[in-house]
Amino acid sequence: MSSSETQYQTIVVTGASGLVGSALKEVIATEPVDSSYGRRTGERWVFLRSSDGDLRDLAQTEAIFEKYKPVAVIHLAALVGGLFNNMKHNLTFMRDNILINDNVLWSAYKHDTKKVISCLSTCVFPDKVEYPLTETKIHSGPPHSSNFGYSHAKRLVDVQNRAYKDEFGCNFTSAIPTNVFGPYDNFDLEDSHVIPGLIHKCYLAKKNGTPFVVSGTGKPLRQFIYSFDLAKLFIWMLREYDSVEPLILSVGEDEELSIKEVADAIVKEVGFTGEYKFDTTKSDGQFRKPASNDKLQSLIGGYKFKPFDEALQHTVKWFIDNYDFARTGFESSAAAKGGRAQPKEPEATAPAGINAETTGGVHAAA
Ligand code: NAP
Ligand code: GFB
Repeated sequence: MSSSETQYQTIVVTGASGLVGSALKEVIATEPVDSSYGRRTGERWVFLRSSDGDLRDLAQTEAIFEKYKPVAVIHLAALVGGLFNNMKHNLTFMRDNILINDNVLWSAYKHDTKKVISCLSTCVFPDKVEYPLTETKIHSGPPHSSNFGYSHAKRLVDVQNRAYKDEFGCNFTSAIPTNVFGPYDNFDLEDSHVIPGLIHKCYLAKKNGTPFVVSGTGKPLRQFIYSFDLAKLFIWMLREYDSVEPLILSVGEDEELSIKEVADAIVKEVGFTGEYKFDTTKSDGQFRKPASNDKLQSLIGGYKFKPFDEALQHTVKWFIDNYDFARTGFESSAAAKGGRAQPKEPEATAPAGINAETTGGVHAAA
């Protein structure tokens, strides 16, 4: 999309109160206007959360598109969870995400949105396939059984994007990130992803003098991407990437870490010195899913990811500093103290003729 097309036009981010959306909001708030990852002059960014409209409902979704008439949408909203949440709720993960994605893409088409970038996940790939995973392998076999509901719903977005392009010429595409972590994550003890779950468990083990228990054997391998790197890559895709073909957003395939290496790094960051063990009665999930970032790096020209240890250090510090306001699964205590932790609001610098309420990237409800 050229800058002239986006001037004085609205970019909507769905799911902006989550892990990735909060990072995107913070990047837009802090990067200089008209810089590589900044807002462009006159652009209006609208950051939506579920209370702005339930995207499982077509009428509510259409009302959002009617209100903001976005030229582009970064579509992050989804029912999201770690391995154990997915295993318990495959149907709900499939159904909610199919509804959300179908409503968003249909409303975008009906309201002439010029570009939509949806978010998949490397779990969409087949479990049994030649590694590394590359963009062409999504539909080459069934996904891992632990999260088949979510994976099929997300795979379908790629099919939908191609069908919208074929029938209506739409510029809808998708990004495929690996496991994401960072500030504003969901740190629930049972339902979250491994990094936020283990940070919270280790923090409580230190505080209460109890053992730190890691689920599974610690042997599975994962690639992790810091939410602020992912946010910048979404902004780059918005500006530069106009193909229906999905794009893997990942660190290099040589940067897999075992769950034990991750747990060790968390123990070090939290400063935990007590008993530390593995509960091998719990599932390991998929053993590995190494993804290649060759396509990304060749297009962007060598993106430098924040080193894992530095990103983890920042995330652990954020969690400890914001414990009362983070998504810990104990939200009633956050609500009593004034609500959930939020990124800084982008400055509202209204270009002439544009509603200051949302200009410059403030939250829709602000
Ligand atoms: P998250 O922290 O759980 O946030 C999810 C966001 O979606 C929240 O803003 C939530 O709004 C919104 N949402 C959920 N259901 C909704 C509904 N029915 N209507 C409207 N909004 C709804 O998730 P995330 O980790 O940032 O994930 C962002 C995207 O990245 C998702 O598409 C996810 O599939 C993908 N992804 C995530 C990971 C990961 O490791 N986290 C890995 C690969 C891909 P409220 O909070 O206001 O309810
Ligand atoms: O982040 P995670 O849940 O997601 O990581 P996946 C699961 C791995 O970490 C398994 C181990 O090997 C678990 O045994 N693990 C150890 C833990 N302790 C914990 C813990 O306290 N919590 C969690 N969650 N895991 C998810 C998919 O897969 O990744 C989603 O289910 C999505 O669909 C997401 O694609 C990115 O990488 O296994």
